[in-house]
Amino acid sequence: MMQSRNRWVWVLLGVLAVGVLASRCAPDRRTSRRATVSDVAAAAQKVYVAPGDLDEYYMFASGGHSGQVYVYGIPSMRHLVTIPVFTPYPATGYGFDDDSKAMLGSLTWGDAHHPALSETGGEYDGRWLFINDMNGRVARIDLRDFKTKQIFGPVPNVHGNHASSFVTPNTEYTMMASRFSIPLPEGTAVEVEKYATEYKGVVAGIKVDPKSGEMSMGFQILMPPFDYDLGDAGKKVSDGWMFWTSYNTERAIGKLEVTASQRDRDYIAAIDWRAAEKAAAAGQGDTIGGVKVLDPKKIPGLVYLMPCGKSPHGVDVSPDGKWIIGSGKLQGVTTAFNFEKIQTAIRNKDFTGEEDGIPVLKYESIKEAEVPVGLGPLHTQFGADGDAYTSLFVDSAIAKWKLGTWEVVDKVPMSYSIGHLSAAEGDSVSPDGKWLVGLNKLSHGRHLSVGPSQPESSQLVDITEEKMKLLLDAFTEPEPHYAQIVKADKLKPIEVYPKEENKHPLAIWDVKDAGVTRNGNNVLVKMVAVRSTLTPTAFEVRKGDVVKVAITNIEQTTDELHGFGLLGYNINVVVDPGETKTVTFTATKPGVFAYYCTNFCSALHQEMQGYLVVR
Ligand code: K7E
Ligand code: CUA
Repeated sequence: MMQSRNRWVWVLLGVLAVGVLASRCAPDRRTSRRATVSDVAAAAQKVYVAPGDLDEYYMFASGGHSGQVYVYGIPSMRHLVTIPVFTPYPATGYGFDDDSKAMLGSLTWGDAHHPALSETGGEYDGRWLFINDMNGRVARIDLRDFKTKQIFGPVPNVHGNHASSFVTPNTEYTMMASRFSIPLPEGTAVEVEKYATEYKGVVAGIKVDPKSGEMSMGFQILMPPFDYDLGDAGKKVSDGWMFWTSYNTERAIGKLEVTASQRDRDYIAAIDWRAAEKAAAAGQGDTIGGVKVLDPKKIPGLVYLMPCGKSPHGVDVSPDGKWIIGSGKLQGVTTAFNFEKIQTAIRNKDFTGEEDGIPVLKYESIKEAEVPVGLGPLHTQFGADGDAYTSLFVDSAIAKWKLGTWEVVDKVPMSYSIGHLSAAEGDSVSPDGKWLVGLNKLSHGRHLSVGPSQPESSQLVDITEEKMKLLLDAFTEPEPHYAQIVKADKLKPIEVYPKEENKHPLAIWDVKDAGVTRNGNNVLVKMVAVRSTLTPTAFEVRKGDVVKVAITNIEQTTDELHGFGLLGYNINVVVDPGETKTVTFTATKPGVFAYYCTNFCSALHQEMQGYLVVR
């Protein structure tokens, strides 16, 4: 039995390898699947946004290990802006001024996979965007000004925060989970051979303040040493539950591609987060790494394990909350689990065993259907009218199928190797249909050659009709994992910071107030930036002084940004209209150093300059 099972694994791995090789060897140049002229004209018309016209949707795409978020317009797929999150971004001065530098802390990179728009009643409410970082962090971007406002973490005990950030239907929590189990508390060294018993995973709920969006520690739950991969919050009927996929339930070490593929099934962990919230509020749990951690062995009813095809990746809850979609990523089918049946099985104690005291539900009792979507199902998004779309990594395609009847009705090939996919409001309680974007892992042969370090491709698909239609290719910085698409009119961004809202203690609004004050060897420079002068136009300090420059951009005009680039000191700040930013440095080098406005702001932008003299 074991033998044949292993052979099956190897066959699948072989299929995977052949698939990847084939796609590498056969770049799909335009010649191979040339569309007819009328197709091209029809597709072009659908995606064409005329000069001066606006896109219908925003797409917020994760930037993977670039640590950023990229914003696109849909359907044009035009890149509108980059929101720096976990990585310095000189274009906006992010990571250079005192506040953003402090927010980044000692980390200058992040690996961001899953953006999550804040929700009210399961609908995107246009307030915030959360995004995970593998370094145990979650960030909050305010969609009023598209700026990163908080980076929470690194959260203790959560090692490799991949299964994050997923918000609950009223943004009570943004969730996280450890991809890599480790001995706890962090800082404990235990040999890898003791992985199965001494290493632990953790899933966590980060509480979100409903008014301010401020994140704080909610609850943590101790989990068996599996790799927690992706998650989705229940909604409507399943509101109050959270689902996380896991792989390596074998608790294996070494070559996981082999050792963690022994069992036919891994698990989706189903967590009653309201019960966890209650237990945490009652002060239950043991302190690990300075945080209270709930142990499901001691608090029954918190966690159940749902067997799922081996090595599952995504788990996605249908818009009505009734179906939990998950699949082994080497399988040819995806499973729709029935939330009601899960609850019945829990009530009836319909268990087949346990893992570290956590009951394992019986697959046959909770499964509703196995949908033959195709090979390598990873993620599912939803359209209007019960349509579901599953990305197929191995088949390099998207399958369209129907919730309820479970029939596969269409497939469209992707170029190449699709990972996530994102539909318009496609994981809310009321998906729009219309647009679907395939976020592919490879792009070879689809763009002008740019050398070995190639972009990834994103492809826009029209899903308004029964048959899906590929419309457009676009390319992104590495690496688009997940993205979310929100109706543009749900966002109401400001374009200048209103003067009356600027409460910065060092803000000044008149060049008369600009100047230098000294306190011991601390020097404070209050600077005004306005077309086309940085006032003061020169200032002097002594070698060794700690210099703080507070720059207020007193403009109240859209798009009038000013920069403060200081040569020789690695300083580059950009100040938006109505904003005040500070930058602090020690004047270690004597001499004369020019500073200048970095953002082209007027005909006399080039004259917007001055000198720092260090004696
Ligand atoms: Cu690339 Cu969600 Cu990190 Cu799938 S993840 S593909
Ligand atoms: Cu201010 Cu250029």
